[in-house]
Amino acid sequence: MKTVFVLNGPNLNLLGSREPQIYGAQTLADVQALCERASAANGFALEFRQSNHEGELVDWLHEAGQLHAEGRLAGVILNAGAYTHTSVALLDAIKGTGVMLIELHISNVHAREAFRHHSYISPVAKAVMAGFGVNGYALAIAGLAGMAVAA
Ligand code: CA2
Repeated sequence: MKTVFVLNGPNLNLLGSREPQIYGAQTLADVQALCERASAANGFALEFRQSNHEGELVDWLHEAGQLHAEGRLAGVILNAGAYTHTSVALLDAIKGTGVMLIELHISNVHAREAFRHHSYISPVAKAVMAGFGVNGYALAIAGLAGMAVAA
């Protein structure tokens, strides 16, 4: 059984506590439960993580890359939070690992402030999703399963 990594960046641990008009009312624990169900439905094992630290996200991308090299990774779903708009380190880590990665945002970043319109991750992502709310995580997991069938 292949594993899907769902990685969440800074402040996503605050989901459900503030700004529900942008991010909805569900907590990160709710999102993890949603991802557990979607992974099981698509025959994947799940690694679900969140960090407020850029270097820890880099380390986890390397770990996913190792699994990829062993043929045991379905792909990575990355909501890098604000690091999306700032992090050359995440761009380099994704490039370096060669993992299939879906960039995900809960909100439609293109309908928000201009600084959220640029992503360092999009050029190295297989797909980009924004604006589906937290249900986007389940859609992304199903999307990875579809890509595996098509491959
Ligand atoms: O829409 C998304 O998923 C974002 O990646 C979320 C990031 C934001 O910087 C990106 O531009 C778009 C912010 C995550 C912070 O989440 C919070 C949730 C509740 C309360 C406060 C922050």
